[in-house]
Amino acid sequence: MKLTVRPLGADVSGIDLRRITADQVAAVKAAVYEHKLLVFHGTDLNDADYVAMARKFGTPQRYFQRHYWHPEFPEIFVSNNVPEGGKKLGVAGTGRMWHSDYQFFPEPLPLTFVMPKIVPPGGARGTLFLDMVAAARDLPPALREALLGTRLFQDAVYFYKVQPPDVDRGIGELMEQFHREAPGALHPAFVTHPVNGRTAVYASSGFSQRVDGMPHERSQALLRELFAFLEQPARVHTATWAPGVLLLWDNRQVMHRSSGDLHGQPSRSYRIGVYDGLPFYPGLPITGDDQP
Ligand code: 7UC
Ligand code: FE
Repeated sequence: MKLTVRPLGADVSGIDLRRITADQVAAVKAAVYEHKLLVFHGTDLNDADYVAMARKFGTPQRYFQRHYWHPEFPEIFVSNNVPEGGKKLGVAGTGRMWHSDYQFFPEPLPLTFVMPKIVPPGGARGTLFLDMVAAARDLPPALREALLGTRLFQDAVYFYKVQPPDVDRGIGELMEQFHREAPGALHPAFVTHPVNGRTAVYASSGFSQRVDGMPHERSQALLRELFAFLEQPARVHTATWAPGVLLLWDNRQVMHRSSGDLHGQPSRSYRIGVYDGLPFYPGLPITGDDQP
């Protein structure tokens, strides 16, 4: 395996993912914990190969909402705006907000693979990343002090994608239904990495709704200031999609967002989330390994 290090992340070459060995899996995991984001090139995995490969890294997740599922492989979360055989497949326009996957669940998702399947022409489609370890290091002291020891409430209800059966139902009822399955979760504003001990800011403008126990106005002002710091254009790194690219990132150390499908251009990607058998941060129970 060869790594070419970028300002955030590393390009990987010299691995045949279809025949990846246990030693190579260990090396790739060590590399993703070290570099936060890995970009593989020239991959050629069919859907069954992809799921089998992901299984070697841990327990693949089944997303809590079935309308994201690939019809044959529930472990594949389908982000897609192109009909398949005349039918809707997956969900369009996912992940356009800054977030970390499953940040709004008691046990967030440690590792995410994303494989672009249909890449809009023009090279402008990609996944954007923020280095949250660098953010913790660079955070202005006043912001750090205000956030130290706090927990943030994480919720994704505002990103619920309305589905055909939801027609004629009230927004309040849809929100209640979403919250029955995903009520949101409290997590520390700073998380410690279980492998390398690094500290990362664990906050995103997509999901982090408020600072627990803080008066509303102060909480909103503090989060606004935090997001303005985190999302400065100079802190944003882009992983550009291309055929054969496969991304793997560590949700404990980066936030990400989709660049969005440009002007409705065709776009499709297959995600597989993986529980890696380690607590998301020390002290948090591991339950993801019990996935069906
Ligand atoms: O449709 C989406 O943008 C999905 C988002 C609300 N959640 C992805 C995740 O795993 O956190
Ligand atoms: Fe995501």
